[in-house]
Amino acid sequence: MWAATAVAVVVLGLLAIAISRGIRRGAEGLPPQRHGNLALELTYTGGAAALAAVIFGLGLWFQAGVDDDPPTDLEVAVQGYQWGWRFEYPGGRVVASEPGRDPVLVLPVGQTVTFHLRSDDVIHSFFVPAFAWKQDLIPGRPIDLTVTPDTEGRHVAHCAELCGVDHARMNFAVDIVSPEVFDRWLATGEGAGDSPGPDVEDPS
Ligand SMILES: [Cu+2]
Repeated sequence: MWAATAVAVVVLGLLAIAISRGIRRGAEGLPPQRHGNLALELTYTGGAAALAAVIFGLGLWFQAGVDDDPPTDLEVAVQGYQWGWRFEYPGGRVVASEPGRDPVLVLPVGQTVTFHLRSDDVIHSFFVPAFAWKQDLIPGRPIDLTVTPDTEGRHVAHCAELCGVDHARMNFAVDIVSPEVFDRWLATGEGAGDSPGPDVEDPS
């Protein structure tokens, strides 16, 4: 806001000076006329083009890294299917939708987790609003998604792609817990991940 105000003051000030001088000179008849200034026009055209090229290059450079796979602490295989979710952890622990029970994806806070997402029937979409990311699961095209949860708590999550008659029931919850609680849960299945029941309510 303040930067824009400063720019506006400079631009509008110069404009006001130009207009008032033009009005004063106009009273004395037309000022000397000139055709143009090739050097000046080349300079500001080239300058603008260079600026655009730099911004474009920075964009390319940044986007090239967006989908890079960073080193990961935990890998979870995620399968979406009509109509539920299946989460498989290292060591074989599996959490999946059951009739009347939404599954809970339990994750350790502060650790980087990579989801290996796949679907074998139709397109689903893995959507945890708290992750600020939505990833489609396209049959035949497994894809990875890496996140590092930074806040403990429970989040709601959904399938975000209309995938059939029971699409609306493809809800799940995400429990972000301390690494100690997570390790105990992974070993015993206890201490986290209590199912919220058939419909996850947003606690907020
Ligand atoms: Cu779905």
